Amino acid sequence: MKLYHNIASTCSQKVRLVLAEKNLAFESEFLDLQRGDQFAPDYLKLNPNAVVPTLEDGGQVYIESTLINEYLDDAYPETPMKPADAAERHRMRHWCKRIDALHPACGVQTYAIAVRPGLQRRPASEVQALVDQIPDKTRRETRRSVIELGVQAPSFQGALAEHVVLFDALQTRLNDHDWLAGDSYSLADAALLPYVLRVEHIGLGALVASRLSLAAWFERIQQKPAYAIAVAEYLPQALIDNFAKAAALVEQELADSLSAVGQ
Ligand SMILES: N[C@@H](CCC(=O)N[C@@H](CS)C(=O)NCC(=O)O)C(=O)O
Repeated sequence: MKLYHNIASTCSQKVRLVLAEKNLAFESEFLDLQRGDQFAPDYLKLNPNAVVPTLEDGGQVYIESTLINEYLDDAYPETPMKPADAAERHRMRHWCKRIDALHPACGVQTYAIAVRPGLQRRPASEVQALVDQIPDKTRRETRRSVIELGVQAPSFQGALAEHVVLFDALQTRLNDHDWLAGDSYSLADAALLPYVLRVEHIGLGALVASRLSLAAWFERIQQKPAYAIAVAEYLPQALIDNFAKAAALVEQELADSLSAVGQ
């Protein structure tokens, strides 16, 4: 099994969490997304969307993190991560779908707050050339605007509002359940973790701290051995510090934006 991934990417973390939970060994190929490794012609043959992760297994190529995780759970059913009950399985997939829908908003926030300062230190033409290669037009133009305008980009406030709506729904579920789908940890919990962690890393931790049941879930999931193996051990402290430093540069703007969405 070979995983093409990135140390900090949410979708990569989500797949690594499932690989770790199932104790599956894999060969690692890291892509540097700021260098543009995702646009290399050989990689585009595997993943025409120019994103990570991509999984190769048994001579087949799998893309789309949620579908990769479903594949892993089907192909390697030991330590199942889908509930047995059909209604709970639907609930699990419903959360996964909602989390997937949040992904672009997470990208907007991450780039506007945490990635932008590093990109601004590079020649504008180089950054432009990187953005120009994003195959999807909406994603490309949003990325361009966020790099140019940061937290003032038109998409930023909407991205925050999307987080509020989903985090409210999660809080309601977790008020009287430990896990998102059924009685135990599932693919839905693995899918969510990276997005909660990300808001913590980019100065938006208030979104979690103000929701006690979500915060308790976050604590709970970090106790799992798979969290250390798949997420924590990949993240260099320097990267976490850089994200925090970048968030500090826009601390007042973030406070104002949070307050505008009632946080
Ligand atoms: N729907 C895709 C989204 C994958 C995605 O957007 N990956 C990001 C990292 S989390 C990426 O590779 N971005 C590269 C880029 O923006 O150029 C999935 O779930 O696999």
